[in-house]
Amino acid sequence: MKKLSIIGMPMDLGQMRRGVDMGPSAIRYAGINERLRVLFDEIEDLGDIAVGRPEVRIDPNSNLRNLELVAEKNSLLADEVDKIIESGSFPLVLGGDHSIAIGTLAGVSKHYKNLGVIWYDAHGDLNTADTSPSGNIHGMPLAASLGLGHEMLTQLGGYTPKVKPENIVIIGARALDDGEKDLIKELGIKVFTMHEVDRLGMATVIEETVNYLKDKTDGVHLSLDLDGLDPTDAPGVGTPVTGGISYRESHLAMEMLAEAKIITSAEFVEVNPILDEKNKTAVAAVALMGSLFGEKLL
Ligand code: 6HN
Ligand code: MN
Ligand code: MN
Ligand code: MN
Repeated sequence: MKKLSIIGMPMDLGQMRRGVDMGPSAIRYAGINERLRVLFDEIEDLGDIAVGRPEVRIDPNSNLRNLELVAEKNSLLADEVDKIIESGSFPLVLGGDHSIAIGTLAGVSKHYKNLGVIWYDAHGDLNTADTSPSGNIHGMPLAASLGLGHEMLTQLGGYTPKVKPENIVIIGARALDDGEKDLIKELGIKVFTMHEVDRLGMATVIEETVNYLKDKTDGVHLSLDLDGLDPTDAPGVGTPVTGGISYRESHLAMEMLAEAKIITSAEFVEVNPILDEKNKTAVAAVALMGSLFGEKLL
């Protein structure tokens, strides 16, 4: 029995641009239910986590902007994701800015001894308050999940770390901050930057990713930031970076992950319909979900 549970996380507190809180609506409007229904025995949409949209922001000049709210709302998401996995269903989280990965991983990782994480993103999201150039928590979730940073983030769910450095693969990186580069080298994190994507091709990148993770992990979470794609294919994101992964390469990546049968949870984040062109980015997200869950062209 293959069951999918969709949960929306309309969070925009991890960065400065409004609109990414409407990501879950945009993705639903792009036809997620119709597209995925045929790929599962059962599919349920649990609606959105109650994030609210407080107009009064705490600590506007903080290097951990909206820390308390980001932590509080993420713990609601963690509980929901935990329940979904306990019910035997596949959790699919719709963002929301990428700070929501802190909550998703807090809910997912307690169910695995050696969770693998594929971070599909232009960025490393490996900053802490000490290295962040922006103070935006959406640039910190992978660090927090490794146990680095403020304890309100690292201790979410009551345990740390959620993932070990050797169980992470970053794909699509092309905008890494200095502190992130240092950390990647120090921890030996596996990264396929755009250089490797260009040089090896996506097929080899995914083959190597699967080989790297499959024997040492007991589950693999896919955290897909739509800004991993090139802005021509996914313009509706808050922090676009040119020279990204194409729509076709992304489909191939999702198809190969489907074939490998390693993905046990997923989130699609940073869709911002206010910045988008006719919901193109949400439509791309839904199409990629189709491939990830086994949709075939023929
Ligand atoms: N994302 N590295 C930059 C920062 O502010 O820390 C950008 C982070 C972007 C985060 O896209 O999820
Ligand atoms: Mn549990
Ligand atoms: Mn990201
Ligand atoms: Mn990003």
